[in-house]
Amino acid sequence: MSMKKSPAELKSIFEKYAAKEGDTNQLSKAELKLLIQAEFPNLLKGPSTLDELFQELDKNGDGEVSFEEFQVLVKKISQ
Ligand SMILES: [Ca+2]
Ligand SMILES: [Ca+2]
Repeated sequence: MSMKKSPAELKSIFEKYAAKEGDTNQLSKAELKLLIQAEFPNLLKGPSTLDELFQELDKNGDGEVSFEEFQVLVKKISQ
């Protein structure tokens, strides 16, 4: 199964999960976990854990992943 998604699909996926709790424009770690488990389970089959992935994405360290920060994940997925 291909993990490739269009930019529009990725934006709607981000928005769907970001809206679940707290700030609707930001992904908490719990929201990121749900997103990955449902949409990109293969990402966590490698050596990296959810904690590591979250740290990598949360560049400004505020404990949330913005859509801009999410682009790093988008690049991983499209590799
Ligand atoms: Ca949120
Ligand atoms: Ca952040």
